[in-house]
Amino acid sequence: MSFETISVIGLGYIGLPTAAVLASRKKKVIGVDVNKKAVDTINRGEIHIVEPDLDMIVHAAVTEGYLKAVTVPEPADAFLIAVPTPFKGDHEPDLGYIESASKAIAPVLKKGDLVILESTSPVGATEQMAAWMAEARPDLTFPQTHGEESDIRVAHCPERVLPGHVLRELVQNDRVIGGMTTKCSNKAAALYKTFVEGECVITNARTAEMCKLTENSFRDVNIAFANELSIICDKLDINVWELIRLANRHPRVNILQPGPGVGGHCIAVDPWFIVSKTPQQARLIRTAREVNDSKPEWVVEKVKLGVTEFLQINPEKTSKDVTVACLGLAFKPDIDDIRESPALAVAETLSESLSGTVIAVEPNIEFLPKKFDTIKLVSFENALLKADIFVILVDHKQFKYGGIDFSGRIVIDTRGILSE
Ligand code: SAJ
Repeated sequence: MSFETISVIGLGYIGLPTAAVLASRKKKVIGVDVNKKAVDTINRGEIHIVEPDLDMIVHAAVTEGYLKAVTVPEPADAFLIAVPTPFKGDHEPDLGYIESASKAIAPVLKKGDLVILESTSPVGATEQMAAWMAEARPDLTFPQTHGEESDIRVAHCPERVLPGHVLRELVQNDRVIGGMTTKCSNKAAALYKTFVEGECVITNARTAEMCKLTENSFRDVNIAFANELSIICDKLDINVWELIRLANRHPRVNILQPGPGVGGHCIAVDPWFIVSKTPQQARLIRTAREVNDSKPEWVVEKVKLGVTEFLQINPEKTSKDVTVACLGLAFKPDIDDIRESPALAVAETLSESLSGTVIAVEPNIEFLPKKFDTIKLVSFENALLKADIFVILVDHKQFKYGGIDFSGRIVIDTRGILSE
């Protein structure tokens, strides 16, 4: 099974690194994205997202001629769909991007092609994608009607890489391969084996879909436990980070870290795909989401208490004189991604509800989207000079706290950085 040309649909945080890694294995890769600006950037050998080392490998892939980006799909032997799967207002999954992507590639499909859905998806999405393609191409046969005899092979192979470590994890992690039939799985496994050093483990499409959702829900539930502990410890006047360090000395206890909440487009989203399919059964998974989603509000309340405390110590000042600095806005350290970011939610709510000034430090971002224009971005040094209250939200490597004297100012440390 050889793949001469591989197309990756969606050139974002997953699609672009996957396209670049395939190209680095000397495969001809056609990246497709509806965003013309991103396509132009990539064709110049540059990147439009922050991910360590990605710039180098995209640059090499484009200059050596193995990777090109286009806005309209072209024929290929395999298509990897890596488009977003957000949820709608009511936490129902929105498969709109998968629908558009599968309808966009349908005209260029030919007998023998492989289509892989990589986007994290609710159970049943791969079958739905195959149905959309079958509707668009009645001249071709698909696994849902023709099983092992189908013209087109379809599989779900969820991405599982950690932002910030994408290039390493893409190659080293085991890969779950969920074909709609065994031949679909085998063909998909052959493709991944061209660059995956981990094991390619074969299952069916529904189990692969649920596996990805399970991994992220497991993490969400465990972070919710840590976040709930932090709120309990605050009430009981116990340092939660010391507590967790001690409890984790038990050989079978491994508690994660509390923070300002859970962000990103994965862990804050995917558990809802389970809840929306099985609302009666997924009680713990739903509660974990609610616990994590409510953490930013709790942090905001702590900051407001901090403002009151600051004004008590400095009676000559009024609330209008108080400057609050939010340290970090991304959803986790050392990335530029602000999607579903609890840190940004805290900064936004503070800027709306406090009468003083809210400034923020986010070294990975130059400008914030317009709707956040009440939050002024400043340098770390500038924030240290100006602010009365510091809210430590993200542990970016650029933030060096050693030797800083916070006396006379208030620090709300949501990450336990100063407690170490
Ligand atoms: N967080 C905490 N405490 C912790 C760990 C994380 O508050 O102890 C917060 C982070 O600050 C962040 C959020 O959780 O706001 C999520 O961060 P993360 O590093 O746990 O995960 P993601 O969203 O960057 O990537 C996850 C990974 N899934 C798992 O580890 C099970 C990754 O492997 C997936 O590929 C990715 O989701 C995805 O794309 O689904």
